[in-house]
Amino acid sequence: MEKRRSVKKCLQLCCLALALIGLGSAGSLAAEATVKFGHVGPTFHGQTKGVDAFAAYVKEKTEGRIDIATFPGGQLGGERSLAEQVQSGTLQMATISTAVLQNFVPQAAIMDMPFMFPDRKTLYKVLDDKDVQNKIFSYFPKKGFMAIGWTENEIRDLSNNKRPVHTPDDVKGLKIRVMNSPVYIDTFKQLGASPVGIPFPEIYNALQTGVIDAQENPILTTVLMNFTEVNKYITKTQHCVTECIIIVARDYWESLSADDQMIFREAAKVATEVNRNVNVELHHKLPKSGISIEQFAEKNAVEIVELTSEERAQFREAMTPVWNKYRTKIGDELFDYVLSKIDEYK
Ligand code: EAX
Repeated sequence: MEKRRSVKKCLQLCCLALALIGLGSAGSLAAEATVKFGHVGPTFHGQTKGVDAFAAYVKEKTEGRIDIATFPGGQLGGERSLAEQVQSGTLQMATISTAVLQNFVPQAAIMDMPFMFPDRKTLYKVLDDKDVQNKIFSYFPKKGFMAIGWTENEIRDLSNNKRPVHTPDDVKGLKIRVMNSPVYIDTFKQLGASPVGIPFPEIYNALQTGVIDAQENPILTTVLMNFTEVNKYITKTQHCVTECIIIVARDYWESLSADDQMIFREAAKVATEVNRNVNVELHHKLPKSGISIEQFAEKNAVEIVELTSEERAQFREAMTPVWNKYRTKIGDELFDYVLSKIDEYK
């Protein structure tokens, strides 16, 4: 038996070798076999670790047949560009915020309603609900993407170089970078700021050169990206969640066997889990220094503002016109469905 197997293996290898010679270049075959997975998460960030765990899982389960190269930090472009590359099939995989994906799949905006999710626990219960996933992901294939799971850049906060922000009034007049995302532009216009859509990899420069005064990202990302060198006020507004969806180019997805597709789906769950856990750890223990975010802020003269529940309510109240506008775009059914799920789990 053992012997037969090794003979078979030998034959397979010979065939492969012949095929390679036939193709003329082994290098080009190897390059074609390499799958690329891009995103904008910073090095050390949970999303980066999650995506790397995805690749490691797939490699292990396919015994090296599928080798995914990961590209964090916007190395393959900002999120909009990544989505275009996956849509056209030149890139096989990416994980991209729903904020940017809504330019391609408008229903994705449901995840970006400001002040909609009360806390992390409720958010995760909603996201992990199979029905919720099936429903939200069902809008993607028509647009050329397979959606197979979540990664995240946590819940967003606001940083700026002008003043401590406590109320919606304090946001007025700030030139703020937001994602290239309709709902974010509407949200900050509604607050009286001047939002401008800039790709993630360009934020630091825009802050440093004074093109903008402010940006909004989860406090951990703000610290990891060194935005605190140019923004000394951070408010824990926790205004929007940044859920990213792992998308696969449709042609590539369809070229995978059913077993491999299953492995990808399992890998997506691993990515979600690693992403969340690493982020929680990082809040207490930043890379290199090993200190907490609070200690870091103190050391670097960064003021962190926590909103009182009254102040948070003022923000939530101010967002009503944005919710109304997007309810029309997203449709009552999906909008109310997600609201009901939040209610169920909170
Ligand atoms: O994937 O661009 C941003 O500010 C986001 O936090 C990032 O794209 C998350």
